[in-house]
Amino acid sequence: MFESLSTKLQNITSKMRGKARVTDDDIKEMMREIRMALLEADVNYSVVKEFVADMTEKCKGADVQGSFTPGQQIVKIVRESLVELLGTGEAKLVTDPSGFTVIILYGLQGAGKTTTAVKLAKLLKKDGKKPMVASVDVHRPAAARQLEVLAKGVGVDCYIDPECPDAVKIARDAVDRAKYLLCNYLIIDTAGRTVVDDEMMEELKQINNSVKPSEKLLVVDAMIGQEAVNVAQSFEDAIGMDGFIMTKLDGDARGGAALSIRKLTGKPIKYICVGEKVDAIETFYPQRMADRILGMGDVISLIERASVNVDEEEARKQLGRMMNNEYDLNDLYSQFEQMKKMGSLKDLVGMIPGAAGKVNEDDIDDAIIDHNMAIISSMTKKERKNPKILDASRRKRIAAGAGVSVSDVNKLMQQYETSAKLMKQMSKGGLKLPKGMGGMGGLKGLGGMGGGMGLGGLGGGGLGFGKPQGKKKPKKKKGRR
Ligand SMILES: Nc1nc2c(ncn2[C@@H]2O[C@H](COP(=O)(O)OP(=O)(O)OP(=O)(O)O)[C@@H](O)[C@H]2O)c(=O)[nH]1
Ligand SMILES: [Mg+2]
Repeated sequence: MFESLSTKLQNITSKMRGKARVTDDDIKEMMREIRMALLEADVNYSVVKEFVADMTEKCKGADVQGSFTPGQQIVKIVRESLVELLGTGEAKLVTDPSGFTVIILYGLQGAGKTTTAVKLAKLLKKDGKKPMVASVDVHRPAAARQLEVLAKGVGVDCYIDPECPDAVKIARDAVDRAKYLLCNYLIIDTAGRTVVDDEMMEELKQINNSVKPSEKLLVVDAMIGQEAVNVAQSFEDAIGMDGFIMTKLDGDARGGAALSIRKLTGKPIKYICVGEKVDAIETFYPQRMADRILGMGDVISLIERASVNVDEEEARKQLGRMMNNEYDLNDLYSQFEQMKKMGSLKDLVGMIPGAAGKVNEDDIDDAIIDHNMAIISSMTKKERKNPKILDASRRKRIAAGAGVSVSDVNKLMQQYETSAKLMKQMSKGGLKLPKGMGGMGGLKGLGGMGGGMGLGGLGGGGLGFGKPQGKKKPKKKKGRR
């Protein structure tokens, strides 16, 4: 889904993330690339134009000067704009206060109405509701049977009347039947047409008048690309709708329609369907979709958490020291302090795209930070400033002082050296991430974070979060810093 657009936008944004300074030309260049990527993804031209203009304005107004990661700030704006484009918040399915909700699905032939009706019913059933599906397709008798078979497969009640030629009557009877069976949702599957025509609209209008659905949802096939926007507009003009369901987003559809439709009609996307199977339906979350498109995992939450909990002044000071190659164990110590403020390591690692699946949760031990801090506390001032002098006998003494094994001290030193090396590379402007961390593309641009949060140590052996080997409890840190 959105693969090609996603790859392009990720390339564009990761270039941006790495920038320590962002000029007007950088923004212009990025916007040009974003515009191309969106157009290629089949996003409607006028939507692209407005989107890019709006984003450019926001980037110019952004306080990139004062931010310690300007590139990241810009990427955040791109992401927020994308969320705005896709719609803010989750568009919940409306529930009628009476306790009985009628949902009607319409759309062109083959859009996926019948399949979606059953997917939706299954979703509601899973949620503890009692749904019923009904077919009012009087034009193609096989259509009603198709719904019946699918509904049976998921154990949902189904109402059909293949003999009856009156769609409005079937809809009314379905309501009665559903109420009789004490169902709380009725999903009406309607007949499709190859093109939007007046006769179909008239029939739908009459059904709507008769059963007064709480949710009128248009089912749109993402594969039809740009045309989806016109189809949506025709339905909106003729009978109105409360939202959309986009289907077939699993195919090689470029997905541009999904990005355009909300903006042009102002109606929310409520669900997306990503396959033929009955559970291939997802509630549509604009934020998640934007993150998927930008391949960001939960980096934004990570950044937000960092900006709330990390002392920016301290991070800035450290960044300066890193850039001057002055990074020592005192800096590492304060990074551990900052990390502790941000919460559990498990949570943090889970938010780093690419890291989540690669790190075994059992290997992450929050106590490691305390151990590491104890180790550094056991060092002399001179040792912390100049880690090079830490020979075997000093390490032995430190291990004993911190109540850990010498190998724990060695591990910490390895982590420090890896971080120091990363800082050095960063100060030269080019940072190649360790294999498998490619998804972190942002580390470079995360500058202050990479250091400020001690993520620099991520490159270290086994991510440096492994459990310490020392058996004894670490002593409380002494105020030697
Ligand atoms: N790959 C994929 N196929 C889908 C999806 N949704 C529906 N389909 C397939 O699209 C075809 C048409 O789906 P239907 O549910 O019959 O479409 P419809 O809108 O009811 O069609 P008519 O009743 O003829 O108007 C079927 O082969 C479905 O399996 C989806 O999200 N992904
Ligand atoms: Mg159908």
